[in-house]
Amino acid sequence: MKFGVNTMIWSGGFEPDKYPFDDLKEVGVDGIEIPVFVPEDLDTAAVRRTCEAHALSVHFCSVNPDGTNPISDDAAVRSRTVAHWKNVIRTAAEAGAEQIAGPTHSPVGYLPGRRRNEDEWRWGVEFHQALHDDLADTGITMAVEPLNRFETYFLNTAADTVRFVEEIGSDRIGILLDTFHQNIEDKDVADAYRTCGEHLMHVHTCENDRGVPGSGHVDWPGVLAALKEIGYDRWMTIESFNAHIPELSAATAIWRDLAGSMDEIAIDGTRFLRDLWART
Ligand code: LER
Ligand code: MN
Repeated sequence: MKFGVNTMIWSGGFEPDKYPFDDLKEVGVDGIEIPVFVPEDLDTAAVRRTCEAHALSVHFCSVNPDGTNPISDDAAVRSRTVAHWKNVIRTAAEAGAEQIAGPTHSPVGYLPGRRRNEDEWRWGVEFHQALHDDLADTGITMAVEPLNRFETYFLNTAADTVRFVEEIGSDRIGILLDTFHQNIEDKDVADAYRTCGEHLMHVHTCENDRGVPGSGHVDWPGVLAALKEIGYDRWMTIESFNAHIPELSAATAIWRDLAGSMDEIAIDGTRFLRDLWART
């Protein structure tokens, strides 16, 4: 298992001066997941340099920015969205990232007030299929993340996401399951991971309140046992969002401090997960 931390714990861009590298290395963090919203703005050479200097792997997490939507009923918006994600893939390759993960299927917070329809499902499948060749050419994988009902109407449960990636049918595209979202949407979080099985490509380890993993009511022993059972051996990355950065706090609905400090989420959380994994 590889242990990671998402740098949105500290900032909304790539700002290595804010990351406590020595402490991260000391508790056994293997890699960082960085948010990439505007690929043109990322200094990919700096990402490579920084990660090499600290012997850390790098992953991207991303969302559909304003003006893009893979499931829009406007074909021009859909093709603009494919072009945007191809650019994200190219940028990930330049930065040395192994994987891109996130709610690739629809914009976070896009809630039209009804269920998804069959056209949207098909457009979502076709959108991901259109990225397959670029992923295969660059050797990058993409992990599709269902979100809770307050952030999307399109994909909420593990079972739906399995059906979605099976229809996409690409060996480069799998599932990212986040304990925070599945704690809201699935009957049993550990079972949700079992449901993903071989499609699971990434895990976000978030406590039920996005605080320090191990400090809340997520069934960590059950989740880690399920991951062992399905033979999952990829990344387990702690995700949380800095409550002191207004844009991050607003986008993720965090209105209070979730821990004594943001570092605690990464450091104490990694220590907890590593110990528990060793005992599972
Ligand atoms: C992203 O990984 C996530 O979990 C969302 O809730 C935020 O967009
Ligand atoms: Mn997540």
